[in-house]
Amino acid sequence: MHSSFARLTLLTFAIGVSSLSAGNGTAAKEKPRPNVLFLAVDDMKDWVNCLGGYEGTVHTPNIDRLAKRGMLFTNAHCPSPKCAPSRAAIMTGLRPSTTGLYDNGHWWLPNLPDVVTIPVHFRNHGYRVVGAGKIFHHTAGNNPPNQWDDFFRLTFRNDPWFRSVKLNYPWSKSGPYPEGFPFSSVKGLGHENDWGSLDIPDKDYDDALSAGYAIRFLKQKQDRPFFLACGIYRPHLPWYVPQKFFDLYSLDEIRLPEVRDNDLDDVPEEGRKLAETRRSDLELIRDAGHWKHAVRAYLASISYADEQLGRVLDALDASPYAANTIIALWSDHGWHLGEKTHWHKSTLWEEATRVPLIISAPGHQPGVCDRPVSLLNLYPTLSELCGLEPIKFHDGVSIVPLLRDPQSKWNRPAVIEFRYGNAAVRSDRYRYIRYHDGGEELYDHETDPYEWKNLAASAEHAAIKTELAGWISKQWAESAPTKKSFHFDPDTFTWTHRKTGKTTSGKQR
Ligand SMILES: [Ca+2]
Ligand SMILES: [Ca+2]
Repeated sequence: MHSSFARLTLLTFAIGVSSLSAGNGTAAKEKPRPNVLFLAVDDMKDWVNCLGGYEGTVHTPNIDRLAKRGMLFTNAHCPSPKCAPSRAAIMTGLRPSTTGLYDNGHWWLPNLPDVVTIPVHFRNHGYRVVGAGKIFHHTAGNNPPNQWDDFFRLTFRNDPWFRSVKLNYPWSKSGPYPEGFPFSSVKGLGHENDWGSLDIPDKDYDDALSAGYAIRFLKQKQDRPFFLACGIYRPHLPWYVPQKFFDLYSLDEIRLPEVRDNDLDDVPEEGRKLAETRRSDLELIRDAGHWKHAVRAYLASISYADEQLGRVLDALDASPYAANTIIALWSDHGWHLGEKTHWHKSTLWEEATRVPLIISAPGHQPGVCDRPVSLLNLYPTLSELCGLEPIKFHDGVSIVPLLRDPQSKWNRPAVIEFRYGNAAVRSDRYRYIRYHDGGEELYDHETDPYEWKNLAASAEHAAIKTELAGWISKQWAESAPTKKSFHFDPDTFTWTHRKTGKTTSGKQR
């Protein structure tokens, strides 16, 4: 039997048994369990003021104030630098190499129907679990309704890209591009890559609606502990936000990333291939003289997301739940805005993997923690903070010890995986990358924060390379079937495997 298949079969069985015995976690009845406010942002790199990733000024007053009341992790990394695999890993606590969910086309529900996700784990322990916006990847195979007691989906009704394509989802509407498209005036960019302000009221933007859902929930009386997830879609493309957020940034003050012409000369072939993917977007933008405009649009989108988070935080503080609610804020991965001549995500370098992570928990002091941590750790951490039964199978570890003492000993690096066989390992000081064909990179962040000088061939670093390589998965699950393998019926939320005829339903509630 294929070893990774055997591992996953064992895991599925064990989780199935575990979920049957769950639901008896009422021992701590006299002390109410804390609520969880689970805040996600999309494609937000370390360009928030409190992390200092952007060398100019970025306006993120709400993330900054959350950082002051919680633990700010300054060396946090995504499990995978792309939406669906990162979110699937965060929500299941399992690495892509365990589940085979490596890319956006891999749908977890029809492939792993028995895995217990974070909201289901909390629901099994008596929590009301609700959410809005983008928590799982938003497509139907990645965010089925049976995961939540209630969920407010992104409507995309005002995004021209989504209006212009026919999507097979019951909640999407389609129509022609609006007049004036593309608003960025950069011709030839893919339709998702536009930026500008839409001629709609601020309250009609998708993220304002998602935040509004969370705010309404917090104003209601809740009769049991809750897990409230709010997933803000910006700064994911397209960068459409109200004009006032563009106005925060003067073009003259925009700082462009420093790029070295020969930077990729010492990068192995697989790394260069990742850098080259969709480089044409960067070239179109630069050739049009709009690089600064694009960077400004990304910054404006960050500030817009920050404002929506602030609205939800204000609602929490005005509610009776403020003193007994854990807040966790994370971004699913970072982004390149020209660094290493790359545009978009989907690389194993610092720009694509370093993310904001803040956890504010009652009874824990605020602080700053520089230890390397992975967002895979969110699931076991929240489970422990709320006193739930430990989850049986996961690839992360609880970082509650770091909430107690951010300086405590911590020898575990963050591991980032991207597609089959490619991984990065980020320690306190180093980043090691190994591609599926054996190509390697090693960077020393103490002397080279921009990862310009690849030290992988240096004999004096051989021991460090070996140590970091030891954290990479030894076995990699085969890629999960893609959505093309299934026929999806949006009316019944049922997937039928085209070859085997096996069906999986997401509509169990
Ligand atoms: Ca994303
Ligand atoms: Ca280089």
